[in-house]
Amino acid sequence: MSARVRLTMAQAVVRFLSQQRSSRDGREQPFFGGVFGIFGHGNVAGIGQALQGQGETLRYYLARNEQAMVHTAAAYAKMHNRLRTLACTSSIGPGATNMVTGAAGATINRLPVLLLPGDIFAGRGPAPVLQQLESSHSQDVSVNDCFKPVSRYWDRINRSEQIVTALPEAMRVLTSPAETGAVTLALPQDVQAEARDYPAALFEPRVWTIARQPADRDRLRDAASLIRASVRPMIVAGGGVLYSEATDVLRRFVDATGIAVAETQAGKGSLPDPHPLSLGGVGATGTRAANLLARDADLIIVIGSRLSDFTTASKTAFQHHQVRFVAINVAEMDAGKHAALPLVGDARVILEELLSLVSGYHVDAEYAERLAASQNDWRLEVDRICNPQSNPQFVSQAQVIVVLQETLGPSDVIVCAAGSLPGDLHKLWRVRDPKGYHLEYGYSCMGYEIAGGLGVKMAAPDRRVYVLVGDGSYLMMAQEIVTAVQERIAITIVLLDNAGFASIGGLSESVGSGGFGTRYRARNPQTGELDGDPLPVDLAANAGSLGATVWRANTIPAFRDALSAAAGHTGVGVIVVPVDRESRVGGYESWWDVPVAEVSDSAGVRRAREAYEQARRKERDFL
Ligand SMILES: Cc1ncc(C[n+]2csc(CCOP(=O)(O)OP(=O)(O)O)c2C)c(N)n1
Ligand SMILES: [Mg+2]
Repeated sequence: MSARVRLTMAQAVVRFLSQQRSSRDGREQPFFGGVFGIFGHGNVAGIGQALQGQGETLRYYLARNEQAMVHTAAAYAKMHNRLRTLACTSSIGPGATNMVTGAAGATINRLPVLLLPGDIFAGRGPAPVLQQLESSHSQDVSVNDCFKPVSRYWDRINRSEQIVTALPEAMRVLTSPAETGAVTLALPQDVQAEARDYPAALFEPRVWTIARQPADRDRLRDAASLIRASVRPMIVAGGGVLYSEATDVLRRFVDATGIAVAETQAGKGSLPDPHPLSLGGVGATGTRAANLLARDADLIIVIGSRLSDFTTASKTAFQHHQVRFVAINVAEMDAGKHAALPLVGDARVILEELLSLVSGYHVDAEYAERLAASQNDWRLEVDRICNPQSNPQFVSQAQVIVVLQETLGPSDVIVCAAGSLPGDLHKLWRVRDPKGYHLEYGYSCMGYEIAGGLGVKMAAPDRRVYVLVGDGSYLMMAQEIVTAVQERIAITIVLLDNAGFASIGGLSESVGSGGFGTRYRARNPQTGELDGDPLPVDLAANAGSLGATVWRANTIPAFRDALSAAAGHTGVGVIVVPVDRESRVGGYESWWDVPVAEVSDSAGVRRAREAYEQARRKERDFL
């Protein structure tokens, strides 16, 4: 009989995880950088017991909120180009369901995270247990069923031997560039503690090779013909360029062909700045230079993008009557969007192949001239937006961004997720390093920022990490500052306080609703609305109370001083900058489909509806 090891199921899971490695291009690393967790009765005696004393092989990190720890894991995975991640353990019930939002975020962003929620007793004996959701139709239901639609692999380990087949499946999905996302293994609390004789081979070191899949030859040839026939081509670079580490070949491809590159939020940094063919962000939050070229382009080469509505300006971005798409993507579903000619496989390998197939092709002189002119126009516009004289009374968000751009080093990382910052950064930030711009904009989940910053810094301890966060997001999830303090993880948080939601406030105004419900104001006894006094909230004091070192910066010079003080600080630093809610960066030749009420007593809403119907006519089907 083959060798066996007697372990509890939880001990076996932990031992297995500690032995998993990933490898790409001959570089190998442990797949799991540790386990984040919050213990409760659903995991303390199982996974909790198994993690104790494992600091050398699989370190345990105590988080403050289960949603946050999934964001941390996703950010860690993103920073590692999906070659590594963290596992997350929770109790049953609320600890588990707190992870659902994080799971959705990871899956939508195609980032591997392993979730190990505790589950109700498989043996059912003491049911209903504390925090159990009961059903009168089935006893085979628990809150962990909520993970099914947000996980790429989901399993419930009702018998301890099931992990022998479930764990390799979990790893297959986590390390699959096309399938990756949240993987959930729900672990009933009684089964976690149950012992059995596991095959020793389960715990041998395993290396998961991340394949670089080439594309189909016929389709490559057709793609090359489309490129050769195009007059106004453009590249839309998404996160896949970065995950595949295809930035070098992308640069060689555009240098050879003269085709300009616009970037999605996830793809920003694909063609690092400065480069004459870089157009910056594209779509709803894109630059005028990128959006004008997109409007008239006859061929869009999409690389590693899901083509979300922000990228396509809700399918209004591409207006050439015969526009065609070539899509390079490791996921078949994404490669087929917009009726693209699908090149399914790894971005780096496919770009190498395409490069030789289009050799000799170059865009014409008119294209190059037009490009230079639109880039010049955009530079002037950026100067205008960022000019500190434009509104001297208040600090604007754009000014803060400009100062950060001037101050930060090329390898420093900015982290952001929701609010008005992502749009402004997408337009204004010049990324000098492929991993310097970390935006979670697939789920745009308020609360990701600080938790994500933690994951980024854990993945790249040698880089300085700057978390940019609005007051709304901060109030939703600031508590991971405590986790960063606990782990001595140095991050700088730049907290932009505009007393509410500038982003959704602006959107509300644009749909005729005047910013209703988006200001942090006290209930006004006269009007009965939230338009009373400013709230006596002191976010700086709040951050300080969590263990951060805090700077208050009410002016741009004070912000500069705070940044230089923070750069020399070795703990968690928070710089609080009050910013003007009303000085927004506008949109450029773009649109975002947010339906406006079709009937209303308000003239403003009716006007907004008319404009909406007009704009929607530009939406296209690509069949
Ligand atoms: C968890 C979550 N809830 C709600 C939203 C919708 N939403 C998007 S931006 C935003 C306001 C963000 O406020 P803040 O962080 O202060 O940024 P600002 O808009 O002021 O720049 C809201 C509520 C979201 N993206 N995520
Ligand atoms: Mg705000």
